Amino acid sequence: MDMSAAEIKRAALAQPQTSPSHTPAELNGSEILVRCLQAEGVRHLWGYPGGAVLYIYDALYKQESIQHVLVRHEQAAVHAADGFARATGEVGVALVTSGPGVTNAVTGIATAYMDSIPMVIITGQVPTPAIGLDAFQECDTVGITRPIVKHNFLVKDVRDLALTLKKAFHIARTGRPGPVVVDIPKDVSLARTSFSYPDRIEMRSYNPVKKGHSGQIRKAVQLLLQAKRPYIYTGGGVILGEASAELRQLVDMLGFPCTNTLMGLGAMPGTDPRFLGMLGMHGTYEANMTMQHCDVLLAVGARFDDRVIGNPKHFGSVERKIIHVDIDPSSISKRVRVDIPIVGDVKDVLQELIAQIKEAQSRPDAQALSAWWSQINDWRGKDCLAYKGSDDVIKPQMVVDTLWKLTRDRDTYITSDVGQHQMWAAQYFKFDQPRRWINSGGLGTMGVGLPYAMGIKLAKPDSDVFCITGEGSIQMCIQELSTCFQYKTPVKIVSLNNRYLGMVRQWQQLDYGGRYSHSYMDALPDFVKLAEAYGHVGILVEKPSDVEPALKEAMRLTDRTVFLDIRTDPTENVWPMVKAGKGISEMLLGSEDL
Ligand SMILES: Cc1cc2nc3c(=O)[nH]c(=O)nc-3n(C[C@H](O)[C@H](O)[C@H](O)COP(=O)(O)OP(=O)(O)OC[C@H]3O[C@@H](n4cnc5c(N)ncnc54)[C@H](O)[C@@H]3O)c2cc1C
Ligand SMILES: Cc1ncc(C[n+]2csc(CCOP(=O)(O)OP(=O)(O)O)c2C)c(N)n1
Ligand SMILES: [Mg+2]
Repeated sequence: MDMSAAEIKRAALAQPQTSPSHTPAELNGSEILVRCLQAEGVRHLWGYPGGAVLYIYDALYKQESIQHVLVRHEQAAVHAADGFARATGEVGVALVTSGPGVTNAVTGIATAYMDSIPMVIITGQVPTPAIGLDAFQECDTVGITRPIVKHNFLVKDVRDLALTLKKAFHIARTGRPGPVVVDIPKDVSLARTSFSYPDRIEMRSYNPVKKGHSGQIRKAVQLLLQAKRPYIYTGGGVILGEASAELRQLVDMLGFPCTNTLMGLGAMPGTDPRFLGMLGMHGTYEANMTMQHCDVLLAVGARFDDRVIGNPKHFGSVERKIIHVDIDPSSISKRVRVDIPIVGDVKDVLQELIAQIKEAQSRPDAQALSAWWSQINDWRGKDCLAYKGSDDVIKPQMVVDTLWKLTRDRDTYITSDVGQHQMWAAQYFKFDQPRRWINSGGLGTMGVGLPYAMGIKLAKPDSDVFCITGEGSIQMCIQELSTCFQYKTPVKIVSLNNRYLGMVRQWQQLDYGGRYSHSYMDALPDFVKLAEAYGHVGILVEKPSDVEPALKEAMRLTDRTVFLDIRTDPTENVWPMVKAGKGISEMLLGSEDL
């Protein structure tokens, strides 16, 4: 049966497609796109319209199952969808128009790519006959995004559209996740064809490994059980692979110390005594010392980032055996040479590792482990995150610590931007669950915090969503306060306002002779009035004693977006710190070490 555009009923499009469908009906490309999104279970979509995507917006208008959120800048559309993906584990979807819509989205795509976040970004393109003719709002989307996507497609024929979208979602969420761009020319979004959507897809050229090699896992078990100074170092892969339960089980079985990267926080409970805190440039003294001095390192879903191992020569200067579990073979031995590579999905591999340990005859060397723990506890004794409180000036650490204590018994999501505030959030908020700490690690993108919070609040309306930010970062996507108002996504902004691009100022203080070149934020807006202008609540906090009441007030106003402009100590620095070029155990613990 043929159907004209007018005959396509709202109800028909609203009907999610869950089983393979072979409707003979002809739909246009835009309607096919909507059907595909429905079939993938997409409920939210962040975007911004323009000429090249008007047919797509028309198809969205005619359906009800997918909520489109109109952001105020395409960068925020991608960040919001990315935040949604990080918090839920689902694929985040964004939609932008051609040309400037795409170039505005680039930062968002690169941010998701660097942290391996599953996303599908639909971009409008000029009509196929106009491609390459410098058409109005034309840009080479496939070319521009090639280095910052897991994969991208330009759909030149509407008959390829449904299958391309199936592939896009499959590629985005399987293996090492990542963003996939699907570029749809305007004529393709209008052209008609019959619609069918496959239930599953096999791609000959793309077959990510799931199960780890049993022989390699056996070797890993032997090493782990013989270790005298073992250490478990896990990263974003454990969160992405939903393997926190397995990690906890493994730590329970072995009693080994464990650390998480910035991207892995929440995989181990932040309050567990076997958790040594985050490691790396701003990691704890005990986490970094244990990394440098362990004899067997089990690295799981972590990529030995330069902010984690510091100077690679210094890291490699001691003897230790490394087992590396990662789903992406190209991650293995990329930055450090490993002894036992295990390519596979973290959940599968950890399950088999646990099963093999259960079957093994030997147990960890209790005496060696106890001596190792006593050494670690000595390092812990430094209490490297202790900070001096004050009655006069608000210490940023105190704000995060207070927020953590106030929200401990609630289901709380914390997003952050990039800078000192991000590090204090990572250090002082003890995440007990995965997917509760949402931030940009690999690209370090200022501006993500508010759109992340907005995306999460839509998916988790009953949870508290706080954005810990700085007065510099928040201004990079501040226009999204308007989106929060329109879509009633009441988030709480905790701005640690130090009047400085604090992280830059810190580096200038330590490495550039105190020459604070363009890191002071002059002429800041009145954030309270700004929040009010957008229809929200703004609260200025200037005294330490007002911090807790202000946070409580923000939590009490459940249905309002609240902007807390908290004036913090402008001179405070993030400690510990491994300076650029230094070894991971060569930490500065405070200004007295300078
Ligand atoms: C201002 C600033 C300061 C920073 N300081 C620090 C710091 O002190 N400490 C720190 O840790 N980071 C820090 N970072 C973050 C740092 O830049 C990196 O983003 C981070 O260390 C990378 O974390 P990761 O190794 O867990 O890798 P991710 O980027 O999370 O990568 C995950 C790895 O897991 C793999 N993987 C994905 N899915 C699976 C699966 N299902 N099964 C198996 N493997 C999988 C991937 O292939 C990849 O190799 C900082 C960032 C900023 C902006
Ligand atoms: C888009 C972008 N531009 C520049 C930087 C470099 N950078 C990293 S931290 C930082 C300062 C952030 O200032 P603020 O948001 O006030 O946070 P603070 O460090 O003061 O807590 C800058 C400029 C970045 N990470 N992202
Ligand atoms: Mg600042």
